Amino acid sequence: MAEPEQLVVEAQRQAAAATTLDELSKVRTTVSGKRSPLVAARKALGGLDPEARREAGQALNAAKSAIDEVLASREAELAAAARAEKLAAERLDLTEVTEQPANGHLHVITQTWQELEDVFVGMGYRVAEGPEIESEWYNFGALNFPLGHPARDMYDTLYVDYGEPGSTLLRTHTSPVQARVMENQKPPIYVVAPGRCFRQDTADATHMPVFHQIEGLVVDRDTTLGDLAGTIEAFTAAYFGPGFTSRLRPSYFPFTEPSAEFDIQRPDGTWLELGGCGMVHPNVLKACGIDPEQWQGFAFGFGIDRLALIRFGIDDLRELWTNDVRFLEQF
Ligand code: FA5
Repeated sequence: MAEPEQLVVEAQRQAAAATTLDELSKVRTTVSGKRSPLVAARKALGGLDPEARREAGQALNAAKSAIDEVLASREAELAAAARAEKLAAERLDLTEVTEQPANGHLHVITQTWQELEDVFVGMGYRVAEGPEIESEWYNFGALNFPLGHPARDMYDTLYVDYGEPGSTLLRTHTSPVQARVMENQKPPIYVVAPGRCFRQDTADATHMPVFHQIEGLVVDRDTTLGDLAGTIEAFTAAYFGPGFTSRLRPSYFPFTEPSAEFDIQRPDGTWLELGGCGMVHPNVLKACGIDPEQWQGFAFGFGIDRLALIRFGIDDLRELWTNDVRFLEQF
């Protein structure tokens, strides 16, 4: 017959080993159920003489109480653990998102486009737009490119098979918007026109067949070249911040006189041609119904994609079009 103390020790061992309430319920059957050594020991009491039976009976009762206590305390422990586990499993942590879902963002060119609009709107300009498929008249004719004039060859134009041959094209610059605005609006005019342009240019680090420009047009009384230079300077400071410098180089465009090219110096010291500008040619004002004796204007057109290169320190325009997310998500 097992010693009562041994029964208690064995019950303690098994209860401690039980890790769930189910396991503990089996332990209860083993250590205090009908077929347990405890119950067997009780049954065996009958064979003892009265004195020994009393003593052994008391010892077994004490053992029984001790075992019940062991089981009850282990049950409380396991029930508390089970409750805590359930709470943890059902807990929704709304403050800690461990895996951030990937958020998309605007493309570098769109960001640049919008920032440019903001800068010019801040300077009092309004935003205008025109069609990407344009007539020969607005892209060239109204802009003082005479028919057959070699200046038209400055642009490798993509013509659209529509109407008379050569009459419809993909605009090679945003300058046709100048003519459209002047036809429809009385001066004073202060507008910028961002948009997509197309040329048969071979893709390289600074050229793409599809690219973006932002056109600026001011028509007012007594507008001078000084106003143009000041505007470009103010724009450079507002957009790039200090540390960037710009320069104007004499150039030629049929629709401006005088004309200049506008370059900006990158932080590495190299210059990049950004656009053209000049005083609106009197022939252009006349073609659009504005009296050049009363009104003067200046215009400029910059490459938005090239602005983005400088602004974000990217060295190849083609990177903007490969749509490699690992590249784009840096900006
Ligand atoms: C023009 O397109 C004139 N319309 C600019 C202008 C406007 C002059 C108003 C005077 C008054 P140009 O061909 O230089 O000029 O192009 C202007 C800018 O567009 C270039 O400096 C460059 O930044 C950008 N650009 C031109 N071609 C491409 C191309 N293939 N890829 C990317 N950017 C280009």
